[in-house]
Amino acid sequence: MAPIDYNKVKLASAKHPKPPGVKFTYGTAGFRMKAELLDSVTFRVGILASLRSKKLDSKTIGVMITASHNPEEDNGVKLVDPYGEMLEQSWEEHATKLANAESDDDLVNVIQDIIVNTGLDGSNDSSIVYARDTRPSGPALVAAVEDALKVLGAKTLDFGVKTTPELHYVTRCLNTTGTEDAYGEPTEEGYFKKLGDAFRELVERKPHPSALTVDAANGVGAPKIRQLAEVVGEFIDFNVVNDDIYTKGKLNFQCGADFVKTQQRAPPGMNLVSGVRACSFDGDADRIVYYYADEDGKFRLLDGDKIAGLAASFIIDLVRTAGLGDIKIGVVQTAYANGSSTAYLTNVLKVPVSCVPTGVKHLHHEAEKYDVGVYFEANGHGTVLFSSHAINSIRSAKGGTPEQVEAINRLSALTNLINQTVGDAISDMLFVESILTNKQITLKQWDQAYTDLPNRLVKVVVADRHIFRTTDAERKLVEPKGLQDKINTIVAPYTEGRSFVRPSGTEDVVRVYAEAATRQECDELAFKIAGLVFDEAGGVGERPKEFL
Ligand code: NG1
Ligand code: ZN
Repeated sequence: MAPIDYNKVKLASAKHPKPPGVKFTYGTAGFRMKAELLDSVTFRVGILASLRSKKLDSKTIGVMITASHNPEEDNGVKLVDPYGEMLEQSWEEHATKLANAESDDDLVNVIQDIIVNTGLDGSNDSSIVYARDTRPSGPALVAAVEDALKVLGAKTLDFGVKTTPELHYVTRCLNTTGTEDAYGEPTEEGYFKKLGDAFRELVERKPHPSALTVDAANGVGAPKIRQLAEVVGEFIDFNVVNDDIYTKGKLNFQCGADFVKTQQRAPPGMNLVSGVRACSFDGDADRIVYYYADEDGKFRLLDGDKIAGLAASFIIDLVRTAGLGDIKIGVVQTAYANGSSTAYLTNVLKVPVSCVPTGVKHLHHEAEKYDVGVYFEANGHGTVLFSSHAINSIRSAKGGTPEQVEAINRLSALTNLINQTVGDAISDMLFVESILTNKQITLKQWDQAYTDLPNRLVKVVVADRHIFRTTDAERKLVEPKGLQDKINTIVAPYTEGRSFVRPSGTEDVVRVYAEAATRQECDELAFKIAGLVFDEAGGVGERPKEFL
């Protein structure tokens, strides 16, 4: 216990000056931008982490340095709350204010304001765990965080180069060890052991699938899959590609989940012939998409929506077989979910579906409303949350028949296999593999649950994306006034047509999404809406082109 020494804070801050004129915003994924602009921001996020820990009775707060699927020259930093969730929303504003304090004196004023506003005790102890992905800019940014933590006397744990979900996992473990909510060993070995044991339980008596090609986006997932293979290698063979984490410029370049999802094709160089099973991680391994080539060699994507459908149908069957009918299952999606997936969940699985605004925190919170909440973004970020009611029901269930006992054991293993803190490519991959193994189905059979509507995502650069305001889980524009009516008029004649426009939370662009019954209609619709936005809302540069 020691009060904050503001003189020391100022001296340390002077070594991490804010670039003048830059405005920082703590967005859906923390601060994210060109790495060269982030030194002052990461220093100040170190301060924020310590304050957050002081506020929460010295619980451990996580700091992750990553820019996920974004280009290698970008980086970012975000905080993880004690149970592995994203930083509580009300603190995002404190983060933004800290990052934008123009001088060292202003910074001290903002710290003092936060202390007063949140009623925290500045002399409390604080505890922080931090990690980074493989970006070359990572070590210097970690050093900036460390400078802040040192000046505030925080207890620190350097977790090293890790996936984002590993950092979420360890944060929750550190805060629950020795309690009835204990989540696992707070180490990387503990993480792999937890996943490995659960996976073994789910698949050991079943015939193994063929090898899985994993595109690691030339990121942190590559070394981690190799570590995973040490614990699950007897059940599954991984063929890791795009695993070069040392050559500059390769991270996320023409590979990874975001490339595959947005380009709707395999990474160049991957030999995706019929019969190959493949998946892609993103740069910090919290997203995953699957794909294969059909008999004609045509690329087929199994995105986050398909994973949600597979997961929900498997869990629904297990819960039913186990006789645990009081466990209520729901699925959470965003407006980017393919219309066919929503129809499948609603009409075939007959499971409640909620639609929330983009951003993991929105999905996560909505999923917490169910006993078992499955949430996935179409881009492949997602997980399954089990409420304490669900976990207690599963753990205390005895089962009267061998089928019931088996279903209960599988559900119990799933609660350990699935990373319930955040979307996790490694955990989600094992989850998908265990379902496919249990059902003994191929990627093609999984794909047959429903057929995606052709869809298109377009970026439009405008002078000021902040003039766009949305409602109805971002499916409608409120501002600029009148624009939504024009969108409706354009969409109306298209069979199964749907389109919406929203400002990105992570890039300086407006996103236009369109889907329709045929590829031609979809592309035409996307082109028309993107052009409308460009013409009516301050488009900059080249007008969006037609898709040929
Ligand atoms: P923005 O830039 O707000 O669209 C993107 C993704 C989100 C989420 C965040 C955080 C799409 C369309 N948007 O957000 O789903 O993953 O990045 O990384 O995929
Ligand atoms: Zn990511």
